Amino acid sequence: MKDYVAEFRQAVAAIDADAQRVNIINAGIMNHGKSSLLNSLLDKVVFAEQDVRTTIAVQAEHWRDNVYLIDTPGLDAKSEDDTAAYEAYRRANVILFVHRVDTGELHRDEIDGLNRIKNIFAGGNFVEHFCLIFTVTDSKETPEDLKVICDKSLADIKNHCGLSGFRNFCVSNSLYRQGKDEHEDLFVEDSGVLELREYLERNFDKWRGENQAVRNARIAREKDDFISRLQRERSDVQARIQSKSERIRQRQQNFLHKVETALSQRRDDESRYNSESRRLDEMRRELQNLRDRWNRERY
Ligand SMILES: Nc1nc2c(ncn2[C@@H]2O[C@H](COP(=O)(O)OP(=O)(O)OP(=O)(O)O)[C@@H](O)[C@H]2O)c(=O)[nH]1
Ligand SMILES: [Mg+2]
Repeated sequence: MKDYVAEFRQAVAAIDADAQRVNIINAGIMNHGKSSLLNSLLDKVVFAEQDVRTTIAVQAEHWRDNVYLIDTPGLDAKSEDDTAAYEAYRRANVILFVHRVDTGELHRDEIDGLNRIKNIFAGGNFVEHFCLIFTVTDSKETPEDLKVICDKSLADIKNHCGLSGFRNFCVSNSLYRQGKDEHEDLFVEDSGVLELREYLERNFDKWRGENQAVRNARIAREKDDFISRLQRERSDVQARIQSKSERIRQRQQNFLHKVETALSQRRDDESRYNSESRRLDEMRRELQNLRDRWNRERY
């Protein structure tokens, strides 16, 4: 049997370590620019970015004084990497949910993912710890085109996740990088990266201040998870014992049936033997009578 106590202690130690820092974690579907966004915030390419599924493991990078940017694999219903991503979201002080606007408004799987993230968030008041980031905004010809996608996405999130009043940002990583490379301040300004970075920086202290409450909530949740796992294991063991007892009872019954059949067979054999013995005695007596008669009458 697993050492649940050791496992629980390990989980608490990890939660305690997280309580000393601020975790800013990206989330969203694969290839939506999650890694690129964190690289823009860092002003260097730390996380791999490519036009195919790229990030397959959770990776953390220290950004500022005990503030970490955590890159996660893109959500994909067919992938086991999702488990690692959802594990990482539990550790978030803030979730940056990334959606690229050249795919249109948020898709069903993004809405489902967001609902799941909302439910596993331990800190309470998810809206204050969640930002929606519209990326690849450079793909839209006009601000009006962009607004249509953003408004529809926000309405869908309100209707299907019950979330509103959270911060959202429009970001172009390519415009930001171009601005940086070409020293074009206007591009950097228009990219939306500075606005997001400033918002995050303004909230560092607030999120640090909440860490003790988040820690307690996470430990309480971890405890509930362990209790449910223990209960499941107990039910499994009980079911196994019950099925074993049933097999033993069946075997006992088969054995008793065989013994009874053998006994009854023996009783039948005995009674046949007795009746045949009696018949043999009778025949012996008849033979004797016949012999006696023959002896008497032969002269
Ligand atoms: N035009 C444009 N392309 C972008 C932008 N942000 C990211 N990209 C490109 O989009 C592709 C995917 O970016 P990534 O950052 O690797 O996406 P990801 O969400 O981390 O992908 P996974 O790790 O596979 O989940 C890369 O080719 C990026 O260069 C943007 O703002 N504008
Ligand atoms: Mg990535």
